[in-house]
Amino acid sequence: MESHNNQKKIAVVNDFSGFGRCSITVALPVISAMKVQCCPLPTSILSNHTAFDSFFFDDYTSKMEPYMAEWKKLGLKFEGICTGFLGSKEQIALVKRFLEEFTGDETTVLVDPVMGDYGKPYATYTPEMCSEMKTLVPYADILTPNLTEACILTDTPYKENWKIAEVTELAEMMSEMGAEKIVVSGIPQGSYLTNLCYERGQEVKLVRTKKVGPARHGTGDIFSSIIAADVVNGASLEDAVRKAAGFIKVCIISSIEREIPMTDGVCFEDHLGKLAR
Ligand code: PXL
Repeated sequence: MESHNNQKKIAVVNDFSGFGRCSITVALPVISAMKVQCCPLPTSILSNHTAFDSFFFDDYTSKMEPYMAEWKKLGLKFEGICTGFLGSKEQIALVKRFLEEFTGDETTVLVDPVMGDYGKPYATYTPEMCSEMKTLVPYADILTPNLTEACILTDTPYKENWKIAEVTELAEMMSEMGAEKIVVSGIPQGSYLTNLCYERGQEVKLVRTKKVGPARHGTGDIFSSIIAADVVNGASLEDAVRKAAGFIKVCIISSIEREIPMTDGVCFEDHLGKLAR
């Protein structure tokens, strides 16, 4: 029988940035390549992301409610919901409403607590917003902070060098805040980058990749999109993290070869076909 729900779908609550390869413009191709239908709910519209010196930014908070209402009328059901960059403090309450209304028994909720990187919050993130982001943690089946975001969520001072035991403590704190599974991404360890997968009562799993160049913008969004689609397709979290980290590595290598500026995200287009296999 015909239905809007005959194919797996992931709702992506994130910004639309026209240039810079992040958020929705990354989630759409990546999730689609992995054969899952991607349905974006924009949180803001930007000409380009906020790491450029200048950008146009239009907060979408006031439009989200009628947008969500139409999806309700359509009876849409999602196997996955991913939240990412949010446009305002007020918007966080709407995102929670969206999660409450659209999370079913079969839905995996991935909360990417997008707030900052390299120890600093992004340009549009106020301290109030960062504080409010903590209230999204209990909704997460999977929470994917980088080290900066893990520190903000746990009120821990940021520093450059981390021991795995210290990151495990941060993950424990986020677990106590209500996240089911936690992946702390991009932990520098010599010439390697480690992703730490934490699940209450289980041994911590480490996914290591050789560092091929400095971190680039938008890679966190590729990371969360691959994890969400892979888990929705039945993969374990550890396998999904391994796939995401490996994919990002080859994209960074291409971006270095093509001399892509650090701001411009990674040229994932060169490798998208690999995700379809
Ligand atoms: O990739 C994180 C991100 C997402 N969306 C916007 C951003 C950033 C990081 O700078 O500015 C608009």
